Amino acid sequence: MNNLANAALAAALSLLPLPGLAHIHLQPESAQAGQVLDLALVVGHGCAGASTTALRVSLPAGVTAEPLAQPGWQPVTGKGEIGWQGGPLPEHDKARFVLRATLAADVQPLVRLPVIQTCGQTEQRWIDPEAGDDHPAPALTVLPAK
Ligand SMILES: [Cu+2]
Repeated sequence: MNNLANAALAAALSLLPLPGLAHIHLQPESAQAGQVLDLALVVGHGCAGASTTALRVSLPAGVTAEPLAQPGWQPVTGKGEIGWQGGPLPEHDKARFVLRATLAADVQPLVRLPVIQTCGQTEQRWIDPEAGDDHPAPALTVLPAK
């Protein structure tokens, strides 16, 4: 593509509402109750000008999880919380942090995994309850077990 076409495409894309894409979200975004699955926490950017140095994920009722190995990062496990520390992940870089999650058979149909993103001395709290909020907690839709 030539530069003009690139510029036009970039301009068109910037007009699209893409809530959540640049934040922290989960892949996949849905799962089944009772399932064991690998969930990627997709980190779209650092905290306002600073590189990411740690991530902490709160585990709600009905969800247990362990952090999988991530090169350059130390997995951290605690009571009701998992995460990674290390990096740093440069502010504008995107990365996936994978956790192996086990969903209880009676887990809620919408599970939120609040994340605290630490960037050196600052932090960004991804804990808002609604998808349209400024800093929504990553969410997982849970379908009934087959
Ligand atoms: Cu964002």
